[in-house]
Amino acid sequence: MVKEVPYTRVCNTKNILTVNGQFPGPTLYAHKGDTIVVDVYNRGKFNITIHWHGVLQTRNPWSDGPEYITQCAIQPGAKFRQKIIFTTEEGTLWWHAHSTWLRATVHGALIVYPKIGTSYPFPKPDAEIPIILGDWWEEDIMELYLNLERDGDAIQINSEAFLINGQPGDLYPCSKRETFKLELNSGMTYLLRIVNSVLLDSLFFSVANHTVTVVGSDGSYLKPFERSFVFITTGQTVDVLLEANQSPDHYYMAASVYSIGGTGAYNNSTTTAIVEYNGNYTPSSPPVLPDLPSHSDTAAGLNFTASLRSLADEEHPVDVPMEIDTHLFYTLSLNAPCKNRSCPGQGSLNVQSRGPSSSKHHSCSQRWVGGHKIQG
Ligand SMILES: [Cu+2]
Repeated sequence: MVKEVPYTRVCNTKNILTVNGQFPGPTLYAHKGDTIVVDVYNRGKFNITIHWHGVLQTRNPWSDGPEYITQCAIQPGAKFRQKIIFTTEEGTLWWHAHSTWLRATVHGALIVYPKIGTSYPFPKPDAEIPIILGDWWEEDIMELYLNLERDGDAIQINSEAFLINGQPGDLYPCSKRETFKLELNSGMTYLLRIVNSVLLDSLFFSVANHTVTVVGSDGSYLKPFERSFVFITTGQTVDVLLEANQSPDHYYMAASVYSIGGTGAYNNSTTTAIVEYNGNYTPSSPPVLPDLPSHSDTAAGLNFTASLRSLADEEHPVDVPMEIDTHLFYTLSLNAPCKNRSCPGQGSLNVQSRGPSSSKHHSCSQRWVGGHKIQG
């Protein structure tokens, strides 16, 4: 049920669009190969669609969510049944609104467990915790989007705070009491399923004094590797194993923005949650903060991303077709925002922009894919 409810963050209360009144939205659970059916009721004021980010939906694009690309928007007051067919996906994915910028508050984790009777390609963790990275906007998100469409002023805007599981953490004002807390038992291993649902930014994430073992990303397993931090782009998921192997204390987990080349105005604040070991001891106050890479550390981000390698073992094969029949040539670009003129800051593919402006010529009852023709 998509509906508006009031939420208070960073000393301010405003109405935000949610699913079932929750922010972040409910976590969906499935097993590899399942098919699930979701009925979406739109009780909000705007057209909306829900997208299952990272689910291949092979031959089933008609309830995958991209508004005006594979389906009509769900209008206020309407209901739409969406079928999600899982095939090879296994790990962490997420769902989000796929209309304008409504995904800023309409999103949640989508967890795909191994098929029943099979297990993870690593020792079964003692617990699993979704870590949903998001952000909080002072302005109304729809107004922001409409301003963007009018002015193309995309790079000048910043959210007010970043969030871990919906909470900014105690480095922001008015936020101490509700800071997200993760309790650890010494000796146990925790699977953190990290989702970056921040609207526009890539982030560095780390747990103070701990290294993590990266084991998955975007619904696939990886060859495991250890790091003191995670770099996660907007829309990406990263699964890590966190071992409770440090002295019992309170530690911050924290995330902050990576700004491309450190240019432009960016929000340099840090969102935190608290990792608390169970037991009798006097905790450090404040907790220890992790050393995150600097906001402009491109090398740290690239190095992390370049370390991602498919697990590609016998149980999780990666069948990349090695014989090529046709070469396709793609040009991707981001149309430069231009102030005070009408030019939506949109990406384009082969010099065709994609989005509401190019889809107006098509009736929404038509099923059509893409805005371009590719000649083989
Ligand atoms: Cu997406």
